Amino acid sequence: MESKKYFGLRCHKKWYPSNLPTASIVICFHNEEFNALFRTVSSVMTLTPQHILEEIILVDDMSEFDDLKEKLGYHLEIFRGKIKLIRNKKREGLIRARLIGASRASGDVLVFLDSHCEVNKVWLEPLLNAIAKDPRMVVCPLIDVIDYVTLEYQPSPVVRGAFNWYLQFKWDHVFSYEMDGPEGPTRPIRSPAMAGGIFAINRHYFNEIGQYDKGMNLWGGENLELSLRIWMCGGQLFILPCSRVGHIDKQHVANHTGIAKALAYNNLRLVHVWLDEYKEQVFLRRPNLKYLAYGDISERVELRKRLGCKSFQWYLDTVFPELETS
Ligand code: UD2
Ligand code: MN
Repeated sequence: MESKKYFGLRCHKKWYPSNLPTASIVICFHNEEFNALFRTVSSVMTLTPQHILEEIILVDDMSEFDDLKEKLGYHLEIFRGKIKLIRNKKREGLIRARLIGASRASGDVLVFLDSHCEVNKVWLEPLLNAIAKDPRMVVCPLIDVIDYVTLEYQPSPVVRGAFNWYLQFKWDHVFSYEMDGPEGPTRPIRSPAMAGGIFAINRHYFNEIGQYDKGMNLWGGENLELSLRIWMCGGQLFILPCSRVGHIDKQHVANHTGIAKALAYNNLRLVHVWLDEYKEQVFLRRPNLKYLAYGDISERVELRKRLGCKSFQWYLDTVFPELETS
């Protein structure tokens, strides 16, 4: 798929310098379909210019599927030299698994991908170019939908990432004035939140702002925590419509009890670190959350102080006023 198809020649006409920063692509997986994982890796290998691709780091989060064992190692041989494969000795969950991958990276920029994606031509250049200009800029591609059953590739409209007081992530419409000007719908879109799976961030900046909350388990919540931290602590988060990545939407996870439990735990951690007096808005809608355990958050509270981050009120006023009235 070429971005050309979606926006006429507008994205195609954009020019990117040849001396872009290099990228380490970090992909963690747990019991992924072999073909989906392989499609992710091979699309990155074939559609990314070699000189900006430092490496692909795969982190196997304790998968049980047989074909992800020797067979995977064997098939990755054709990409030898560019691939690191790390096997976790226990299930860490996607948050700590990504941190394990990131700690082995040496590129200038970390690019996280889910293990069931397909990248396109000129997907990485817009992301790296934005970060080269501003290292505190965190950028996401526009995520296209690959149907779980038919694997049909469906381009998405331009959207931004948002959430509600239940802390559920959702896609939100983009105001038409955001698409005004000569760049039209190819203009970077300011986004209150990220979906979580696919984004690029300067590696040193990721470390500087405190990576992820290592105390979060399994799945969920890390995307909102990082989004709030980026905005409130001096960074910016944008979606770049000229960078397109397809993602297979499996509608499964949230029903699984282990995941639901981890999600509540992780959400509570972010509520207590970042929401200030607005945490009551969440508890009003989800009263049972109030009494659940959320572990020790002192390190994250300390981080917020050390970074001199702004208040949640500032975030509401400046970045996401639509949340207050929702
Ligand atoms: C979205 C994000 C996902 C993550 C999640 C919230 C996108 C496209 N996806 O849900 O990246 O931010 O929201 O946490 O924005 N995995 C492990 N270990 C685990 C569980 C999952 O390695 O214990 C891997 C999994 O194989 C996959 C990735 O983590 O590659 C994300 O999981 P998902 O695809 O189930 O999440 P998704 O897309 O529903
Ligand atoms: Mn996914």
